[in-house]
Amino acid sequence: MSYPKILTIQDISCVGQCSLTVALPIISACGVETCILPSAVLSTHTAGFSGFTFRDLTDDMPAISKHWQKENIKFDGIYTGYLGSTKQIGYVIDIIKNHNKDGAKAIIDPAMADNGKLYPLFDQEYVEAMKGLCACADYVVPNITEAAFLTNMEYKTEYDRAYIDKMVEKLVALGAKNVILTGVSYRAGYTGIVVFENGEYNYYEHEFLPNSCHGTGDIYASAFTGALVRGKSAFNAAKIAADYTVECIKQTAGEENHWYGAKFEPALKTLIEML
Ligand code: PXL
Repeated sequence: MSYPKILTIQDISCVGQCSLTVALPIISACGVETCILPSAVLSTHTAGFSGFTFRDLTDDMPAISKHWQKENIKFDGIYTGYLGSTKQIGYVIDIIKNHNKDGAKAIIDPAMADNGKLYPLFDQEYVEAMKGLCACADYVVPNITEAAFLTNMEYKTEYDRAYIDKMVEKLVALGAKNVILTGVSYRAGYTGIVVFENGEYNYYEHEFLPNSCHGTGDIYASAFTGALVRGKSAFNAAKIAADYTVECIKQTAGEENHWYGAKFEPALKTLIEML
């Protein structure tokens, strides 16, 4: 039986249920060996905590990659999330080129913004560098805010199909082969995922839950990666990831002390059953 091994590159937020502390358990639960390359170590994530520590691991990356090259270590897929610096993005592009097996997919979550705003540590220079990383993507997995930054389009909370089509077209023009656009809502009470693959548009709509929690983008991209690497089609992987994320948000409803992330653990069983 084939036993896929992937690499995920994103930060370790020690507390906050996001990035590697989410990706590692979720992708492992999908039955996929998960290697990690931490982009930075933070005491907490940056959305809502103040005074967090931040250790950038950019300068460790070339030596790690060199060692892997000596050991001929290659992966059946690389999935990137929150990165540590603009300079690091260049190293990540090299790592995808040198360490992804022929035909293995690069899944890029340009985790840098939400609700119309960049995360605290990022600026326009970072956005420009992220466009270069998205050019290497087999699947780019942005939310609408990230897509707006990547395409220089206005961020809107109400829009029509023409706005989304333009966004997808511009993401493809950047070089991304396929687009998984999250949080696309065409009517009140519902939201969904646009899957643009091989030039074809598909949409999966699901209920919108008002208790939006932090870290759901990471939960979504991790579940999508796990399902895709397990051989699901992009549309099915996108659908499984959406259903799983909704379940995680439901688990967290009414939990005021748990504002910093979604309780993804109790729903892992549901994810495994969907695979
Ligand atoms: O969930 C995305 C994310 C990942 N890592 C860190 C973050 C955020 C979002 O704010 O701050 C450090």
